[in-house]
Amino acid sequence: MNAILHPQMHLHKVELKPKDYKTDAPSFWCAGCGHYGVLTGLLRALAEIGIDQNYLVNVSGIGCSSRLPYFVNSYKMHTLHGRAGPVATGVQLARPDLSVVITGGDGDGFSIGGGHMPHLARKNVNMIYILMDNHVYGLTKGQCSPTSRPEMQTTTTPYGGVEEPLDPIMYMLTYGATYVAQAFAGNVKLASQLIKDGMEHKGFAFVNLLSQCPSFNNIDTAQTFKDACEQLPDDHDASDLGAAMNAVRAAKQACRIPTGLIYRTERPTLDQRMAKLVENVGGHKDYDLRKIIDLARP
Ligand SMILES: Cc1ncc(C[n+]2csc(CCOP(=O)(O)OP(=O)(O)O)c2C)c(N)n1
Repeated sequence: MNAILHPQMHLHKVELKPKDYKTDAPSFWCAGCGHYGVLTGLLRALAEIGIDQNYLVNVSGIGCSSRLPYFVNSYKMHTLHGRAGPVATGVQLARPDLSVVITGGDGDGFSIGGGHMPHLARKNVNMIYILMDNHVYGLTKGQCSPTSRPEMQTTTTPYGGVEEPLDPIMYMLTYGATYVAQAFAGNVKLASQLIKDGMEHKGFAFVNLLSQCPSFNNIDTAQTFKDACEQLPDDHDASDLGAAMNAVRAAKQACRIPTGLIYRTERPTLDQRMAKLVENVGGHKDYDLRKIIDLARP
């Protein structure tokens, strides 16, 4: 397989089909699980970009969603619950030429991993975070998560919830993510488009995919998500943070879920800033962790 440099510079382009990016690992998810849509969307995006698997790393924590890397033909790290973010940051800084993709759930990302999320966004780590948001802990059989609606009765909230659910989109806009998008996982066309654009974006891209859990969330069915999702209007100005926040707030008031590209901006990424720092202090033109390690050797 001959790899040529992708115009994005950090990606290597090859000609492959979506199925070429899929491993033959046996299926693990329940029938009707929304995570299948996320996987299909990701595989399509990878083929459309033409990304070389040798330059692709799929990092995850723990959960049904965090098992997605099993099915992707790439390098992968199945880490600790909630710790995909810092591990992926290390991968990206050590090898800025690789394309880093995090896949994980709402529990993994916003409960146990919640402390890491603001820092991925504010640091503008050059990677994509695909959050598979099913509003419940699936793997551990149905505890409430930070995105659970209070109407849902779960094993840990048998009389319903008493907390306001977290809005992943507002959260990411607030903490400085430079690409923020959302779709229903069953809308594979939109999901794969947003994943592709997010992967080609230079900076921290956050894509929230509403993914039904037919086994442990009986209120957010595929139909409920489908009906609630509403594409942002064509004249939505995704370069305007205020407009993005207003659109999210308005949708929430109308009990709708805004979908599409919500916000996108450009600012230096963490690896670019590190490269500059290394150049300033160490005299290296190209940032390379191995050179720093060599420098530190006695
Ligand atoms: C330190 C630690 N605490 C708790 C767990 C148990 N645990 C495994 S997955 C999970 C939640 C998964 O939910 P989510 O991230 O929403 O993914 P889903 O399974 O719904 O796709 C929990 C609590 C664990 N593995 N490690």
